[in-house]
Amino acid sequence: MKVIFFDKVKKHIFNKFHTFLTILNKSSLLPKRSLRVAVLGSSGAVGSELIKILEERNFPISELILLSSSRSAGKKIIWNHKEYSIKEVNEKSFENVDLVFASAGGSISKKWLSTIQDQNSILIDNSSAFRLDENVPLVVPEVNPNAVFTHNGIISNPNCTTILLSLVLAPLSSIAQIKRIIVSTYQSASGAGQLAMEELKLLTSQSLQGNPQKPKILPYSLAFNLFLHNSPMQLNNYCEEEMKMINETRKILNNPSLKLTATCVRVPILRSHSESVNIEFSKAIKPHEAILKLKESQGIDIIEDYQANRFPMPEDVKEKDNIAVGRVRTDLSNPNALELWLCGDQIRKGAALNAVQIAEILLQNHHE
Ligand code: 2RA
Repeated sequence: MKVIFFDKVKKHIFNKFHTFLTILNKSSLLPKRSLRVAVLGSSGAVGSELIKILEERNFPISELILLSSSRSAGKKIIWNHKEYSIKEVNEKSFENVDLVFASAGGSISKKWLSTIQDQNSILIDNSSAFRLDENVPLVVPEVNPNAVFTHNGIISNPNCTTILLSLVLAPLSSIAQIKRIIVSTYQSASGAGQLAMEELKLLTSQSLQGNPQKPKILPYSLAFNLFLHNSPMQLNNYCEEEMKMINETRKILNNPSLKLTATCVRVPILRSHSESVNIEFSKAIKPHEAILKLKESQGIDIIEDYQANRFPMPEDVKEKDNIAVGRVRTDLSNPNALELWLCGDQIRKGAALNAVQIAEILLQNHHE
């Protein structure tokens, strides 16, 4: 027992020291000038949102390089009042690029990784390809910002449902130790990409006309329907999305033995995910204490009106930076547990915004 405790303390001191040394190492930061930024997967739902956010937040860009597969190459995008043409990614696409945002899937990120690294560019990757690699930080800026400085060229953006969940777990874990989490998700079509959103609209309108066609993008029709998450089933009977929530949350909260179980469901919503979360603590926490903590945490709005039965809805958070939390109440079956409900725009905070916020941490020497 004692040995485990001292091992943990040693590991903690080592991690802190490593972070401190890396912060001192300026090469982990972006150069102090306007940057050449490439967006790989720029025509997708996350890529297009990311480009929008870079403009909104006035990210210091001298040249924006929009990249995609041959399928979307040639598409035009207006960015900062200028027309840009999406180019097909090739060996030369990353020449002298400082920063790459990738959201074109794991195999594409892996394919171009060495070309990106040959240019000493920093890759902020939205795929799951490197998320659990112990040499790659997995970052939610409101939760573990310093992890960014430990990067060796790649920083992973967590899965959308994990980002939304960790935003509430981190502040609540500072009130009392978390013993166990049970989460059920209600994930919108946009989590499966732009084409899944188009398919939901089409199949809904076909269903209303009494002529529903077979889905081509998602495995089943989402029109007036829902189904268990469409990611590959694992040998333990959890789907990949559920295992992402479990493993990524453990990594972000730096708690490898955190007890968490998840059931992920796809629902007929175009944009924004919701989650029903049950958190068991080592002692009872009053709902108002939890709400106070969440209110003062970054990235969270509280929507809670019991008289009006008004709590967060996907529409409340659509295209918003903050997630919304409400219905924080004591679990009647366990006095040490809280139940809560959250909604978050998973294209924005669950993906694109989180990636840009990570890049902004790397920019901090711009503001020195
Ligand atoms: C989803 N995992 O299926 C995606 C979003 N990143 O919703």
